[in-house]
Amino acid sequence: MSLKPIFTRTPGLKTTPTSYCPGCGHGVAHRLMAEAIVELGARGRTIAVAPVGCAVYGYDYWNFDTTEAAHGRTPAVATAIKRVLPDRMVISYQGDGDLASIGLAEIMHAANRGERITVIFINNTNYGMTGGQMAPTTLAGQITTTTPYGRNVDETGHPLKIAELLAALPGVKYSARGALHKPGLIRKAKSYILNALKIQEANLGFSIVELLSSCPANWGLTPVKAVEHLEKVMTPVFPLGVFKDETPGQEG
Ligand SMILES: Cc1ncc(C[n+]2csc(CCOP(=O)(O)OP(=O)(O)O)c2C)c(N)n1
Repeated sequence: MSLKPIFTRTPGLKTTPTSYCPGCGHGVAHRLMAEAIVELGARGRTIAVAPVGCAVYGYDYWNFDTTEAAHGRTPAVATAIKRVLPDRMVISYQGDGDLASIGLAEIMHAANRGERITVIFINNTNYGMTGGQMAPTTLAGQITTTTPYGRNVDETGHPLKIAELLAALPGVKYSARGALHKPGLIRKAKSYILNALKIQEANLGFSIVELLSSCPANWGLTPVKAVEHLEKVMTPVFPLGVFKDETPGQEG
């Protein structure tokens, strides 16, 4: 009897063992991105740009061209690459401290200019790599190393809803928010990434997929409790879905 494989590791990933913390969503996001690129036949012409933060390890895992940028600056580097090499699939992969804090101006202007790049945005509600400081996405009342009494929104503002904000800009042709804590949602997240990359393939404009991700090490939770937190506490603040899809034929 010949056995049929039911799962094959995507060639879009190297065989490097993961260094991410147990329960972290980055590895799942890396895989979805790699699978989507391979499915679109784009592995040989993809250039990913990753900044500092846990995203910086992307080059260890992705089996396609990857380069680095300073904190928050991947949209600028990705813009340059795409303008010089317009036939490449250019992906900016960023954390929330990176994209929504130090790099907020970069992302806003790249999106507003309608750059033909795709952004994968990992929202884990804190600065993960540096030990769990408050990010613009930190939830009201959330305890972080810089908000030991919980985030006070009167002092530090409300969690920034990037997918909704960017959807309001005319240069943005696709904006969606998915999550990485359940198999069904992971499949959905991959479909969002595929849609976003197809927007770039069609040269339509800027596309972004925000992905809610666990950060058990910095949330002070076990991976299982972190999944519950993501589902019950984080998702109501950051609703999942497609906020803009201007693929011809399905504007919404
Ligand atoms: C210009 C600059 N400022 C600050 C730092 C320190 N730093 C490294 S990673 C990081 C936080 C990244 O957090 P986030 O973007 O949320 O990504 P995560 O690690 O949570 O995935 C910071 C502040 C740096 N490397 N460069």
